[in-house]
Amino acid sequence: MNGTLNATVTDLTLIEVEVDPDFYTTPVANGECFHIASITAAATPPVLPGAWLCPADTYADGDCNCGCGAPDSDCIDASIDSCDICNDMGSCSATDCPGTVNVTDNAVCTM
Ligand SMILES: [Ca+2]
Repeated sequence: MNGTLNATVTDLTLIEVEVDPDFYTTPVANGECFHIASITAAATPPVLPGAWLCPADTYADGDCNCGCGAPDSDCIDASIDSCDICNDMGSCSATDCPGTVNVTDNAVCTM
């Protein structure tokens, strides 16, 4: 994620609908409504660890990148089993997972 997100929604009314098996919606006659007068949301990108060696846009992108010199916040834990990608540019592993990524510290390699 690059940049920041700042969003504001005003005067939003959600209506009660029925959802069929194909996910088409039909408003419910005299159904419930929910009104939001105003809501704001703000998000900023995650801070890239100084030791990160893989492309910056692979950190916190939804895939667990391993061997990148620092833990990826996408990884469930530090084990090799949580890795999705082990051979990004900059990774210490040149091959697909598990490659040479350390089995208990997936930020680094065994060799
Ligand atoms: Ca990632």
